[in-house]
Amino acid sequence: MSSIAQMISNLEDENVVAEVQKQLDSGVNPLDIFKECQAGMVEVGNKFSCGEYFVSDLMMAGAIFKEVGDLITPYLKGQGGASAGKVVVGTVFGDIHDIGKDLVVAMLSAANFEVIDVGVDAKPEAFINALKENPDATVLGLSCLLTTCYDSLKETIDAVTEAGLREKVKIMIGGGPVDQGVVEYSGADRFGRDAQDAVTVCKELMGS
Ligand code: B12
Repeated sequence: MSSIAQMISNLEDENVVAEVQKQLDSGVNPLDIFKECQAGMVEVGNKFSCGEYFVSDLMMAGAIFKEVGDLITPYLKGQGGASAGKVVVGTVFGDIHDIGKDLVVAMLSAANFEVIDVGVDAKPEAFINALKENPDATVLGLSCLLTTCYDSLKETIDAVTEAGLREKVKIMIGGGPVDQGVVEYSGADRFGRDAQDAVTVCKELMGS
């Protein structure tokens, strides 16, 4: 594990911030730094799974990652220019994880997509309302980190279909355990592994 990943997995708040700032100052690609941080978060999850860490530690890790996000996001800012298209994004109901979703929003925005963020624990109606209020949105991005929320993904996509909107939006999903099997189960079109992949998948779904 890299030093940043190790520091995150040990919840060394101040050391993480100092190291991230040092790497940014020396020109390290912010996306590479994010990948290291994500590896650290996976290790935090592993420590939680085996009983070494508690929910309070997950919260601490979340707070550390948010600080890292605040440091790195300005380095991701796009160059401006024409909109690449409009995307509605949110975390499905039952799930309050927002760090990965926020990173996806930041990366899409940096790539000039206009992003409507409906937040976390978002009911199907929240996505449907956002799609109706933004008829030019052609991609819907759903984040889901909990295996127990796969049904929320499916119910959200079913609701989009019932609202008559499925023909006009492509749906990408993502979040820790999401894979092709979840795409098939939920009725989505594609999944993305990380925030960079979200941009690639979004461009492909928009045919750009
Ligand atoms: C921090 C954290 C929390 C924090 C979240 C803080 C916050 N503001 O988000 C808090 C403390 C709130 C929390 C709570 C819980 N958590 Co939690 N949490 C985590 C942890 C450690 C890190 C998640 C994270 O932020 N990762 C960093 C980000 C950058 O990565 P990411 O989220 O995966 O996102 C990237 C990609 O997945 C992708 N992506 C994400 N969304 C999308 C969307 C689209 C469209 C695309 C294309 C891509 C994409 O791009 C992102 C950026 O690269 C994970 C461990 C892990 N392995 O993920 C556990 C984890 C997700 N949590 C877990 C659990 C069990 C819980 C709780 C149930 C614990 C409890 N008993 O209360 C609750 C559930 C609360 C709820 N109802 O949602 C489990 C889930 C297990 C499972 N099988 O479902 C994990 C895996 C830990 C573990 N190993 O057991 N958690």
